Amino acid sequence: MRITLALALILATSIGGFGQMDTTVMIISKVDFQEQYELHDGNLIHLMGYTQTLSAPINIPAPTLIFEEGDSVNLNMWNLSQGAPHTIHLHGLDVNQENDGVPHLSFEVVHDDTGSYYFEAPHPGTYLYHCHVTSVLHVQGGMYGLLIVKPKSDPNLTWENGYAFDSEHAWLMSEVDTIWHHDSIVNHPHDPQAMTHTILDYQPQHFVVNGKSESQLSSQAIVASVGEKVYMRLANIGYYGNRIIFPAGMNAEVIASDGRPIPNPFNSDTVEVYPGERFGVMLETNAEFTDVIQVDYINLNTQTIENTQEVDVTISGFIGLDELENQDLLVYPNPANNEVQLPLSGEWVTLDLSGREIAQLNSGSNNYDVSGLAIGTYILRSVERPDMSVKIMIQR
Ligand SMILES: [Cu+2]
Repeated sequence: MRITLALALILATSIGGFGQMDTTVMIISKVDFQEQYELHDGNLIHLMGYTQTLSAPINIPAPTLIFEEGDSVNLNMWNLSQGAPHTIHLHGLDVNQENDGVPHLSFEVVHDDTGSYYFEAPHPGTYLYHCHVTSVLHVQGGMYGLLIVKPKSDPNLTWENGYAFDSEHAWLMSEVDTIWHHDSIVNHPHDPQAMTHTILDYQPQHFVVNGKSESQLSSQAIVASVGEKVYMRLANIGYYGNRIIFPAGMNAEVIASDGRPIPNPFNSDTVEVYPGERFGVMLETNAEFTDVIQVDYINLNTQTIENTQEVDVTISGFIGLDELENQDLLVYPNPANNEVQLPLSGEWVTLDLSGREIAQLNSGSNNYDVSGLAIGTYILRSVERPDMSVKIMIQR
């Protein structure tokens, strides 16, 4: 399949008919000839992966692709890997066979060639994309990423008329066996047409969340405020099972599975995600704490936990009382009666002292009408600057 290079280089977005977007995304498949991807212990490995620009380094996972429901998407791939052919398999998406990236049913793209996948972004949800050529090797090489479909109306909704959230995190779990990265994947080019491939036993030394492990996981830490709704998209593209254990105080509720709403959402601090699966979990915390989210990696042959990673969670209340003392000048008057001046214009969320959301205040200036608030003490948190909270008293 040969398409002119010019087509592959189109990286443009234009408005189609009926409010739907025609979106064109460019994916380049590449391979590292120099070891460049750094693991937590400082070791560097080769990757075979997808990037969106020529100059971008290959990363695991590959860039997350985000579309809106109903978008007409052209996913163009340019193979610059100098070796094996590649595809893009859209895992979990309802696409037709021709665009599914399974080599024998669809098409594969050889070195220096281009190919184009077309689909209409289906149900809002969390999906995966990965290469389907000699998948065991190419996926381990790094040819995988998340694909997220958002509802048209609001990016902070799980789906149309679904759950609203204040922030979201997507975690793609996998493993790295450095031996494969030094031997099988890059140094010994394999014949993708062969029916069998001799590869070493898979014995990963690195168990990763978004390509990070151990101390590197500080980059994935979750920081939220009391009362904030945090949506977690969990996905597994490794060969181990994952058991994710949330602190009890996060009130984890499983609401989506494999790109669909769960008919009967349920509360569970523990969520198991097997290879290829995705889950949507809503978290809401009503107290301040610091803790960790635990990620177990289960060897599916032995059913034993082979590794555990921990990701920090910090749920901050509003700012400490000491700091609040110094904020008298930011809120005037305080105590307030019917009107108050705040340090920022825009939207403020009004919370009671246990972190429950009472109301939203909105103003184009710094003056806010608080006549609707009952007598009492409240915390106001700026929507634009969630780190900025002030305490106000209402007296009449
Ligand atoms: Cu591939």
